[in-house]
Amino acid sequence: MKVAIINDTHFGARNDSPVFLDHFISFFENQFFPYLKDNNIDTVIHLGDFFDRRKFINFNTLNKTRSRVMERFETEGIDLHVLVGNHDTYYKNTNKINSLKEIVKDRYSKITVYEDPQVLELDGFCVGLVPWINSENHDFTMDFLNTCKCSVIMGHFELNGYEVMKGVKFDGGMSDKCLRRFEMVLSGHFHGKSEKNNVIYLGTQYQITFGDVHEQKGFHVFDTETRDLEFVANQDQMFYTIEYNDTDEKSVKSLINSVNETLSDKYVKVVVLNKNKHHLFDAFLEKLYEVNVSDISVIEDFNDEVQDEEKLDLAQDTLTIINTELENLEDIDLDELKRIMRTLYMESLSNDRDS
Ligand SMILES: [Mn+2]
Repeated sequence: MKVAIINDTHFGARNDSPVFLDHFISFFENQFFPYLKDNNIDTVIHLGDFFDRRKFINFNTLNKTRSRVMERFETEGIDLHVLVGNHDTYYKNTNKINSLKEIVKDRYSKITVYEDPQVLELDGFCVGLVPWINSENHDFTMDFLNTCKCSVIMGHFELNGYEVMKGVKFDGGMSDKCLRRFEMVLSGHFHGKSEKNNVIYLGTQYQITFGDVHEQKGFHVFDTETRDLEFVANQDQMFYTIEYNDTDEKSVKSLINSVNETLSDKYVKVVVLNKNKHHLFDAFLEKLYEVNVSDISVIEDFNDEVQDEEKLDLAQDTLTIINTELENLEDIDLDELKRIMRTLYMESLSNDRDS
């Protein structure tokens, strides 16, 4: 049988932003649920971080998520197995108090919440489900992983040495040694898709931060018979970078003409390479406002003295820019400095790790 796998949906992300919530829900309504119907898939496993906020819930977020996503599982007759992720738990040392249980309990017949490791039987195929590991369930989870007879594990793991974001390896967390004996391990938690040894971090289904701008997002379908893992690309994206250069009038006019509804309710970063004809630039911005872009940030470099090779590629994400700059420095302990910058950057994103 085929099972769809999702993870890190983070409903309520970015301070319960309504624009992002609509973006997330539109993925479910326009892509995910129709796909399940077209492909006769009636089982979904969610690998944790269903909601974004650990301590409380915004009622608008709850209302929309419940009525348009959670209840849809009921009406479509689709089983949802959801693991508790670190963002779903109130305390850091136990999974016992979690948003999912509070919201789902006795309300939905098709949604099952897992706060402890458990084996799930799917048509004779067994999967070991492993929710967020904390000090309370650590020993039990290790016993589970040492004795579990399933060949596939799905969980919400924080693994040392795996990519926390593109090009950045997580320093800390647990060793992957206890997972080595399995044929395949699928995990949520880190938001970029990456693969190492037998572990695959699936990545989020949609773009949540600007760092995702160049990432193809999507969800996965696992076949319990062939053990194939199929990637289904998300057709939509949230973040765009557009380079503006009016050296050639013709090309800037065609750029302006190309702005359309695709950018409605999206985040757009305009990187100005050359701006000499202000009326054209104004017309370009005007067109972006006209199609209701949700957020426009314009990045300009006013310093004409800067040599070409020193120019930053502002279309890149922050951490890549920091790393590139550091690599150009001499006589420093590069790894140590990168580690400090990475820690600083991640602290700045959130006081509770942004995964
Ligand atoms: Mn997460």
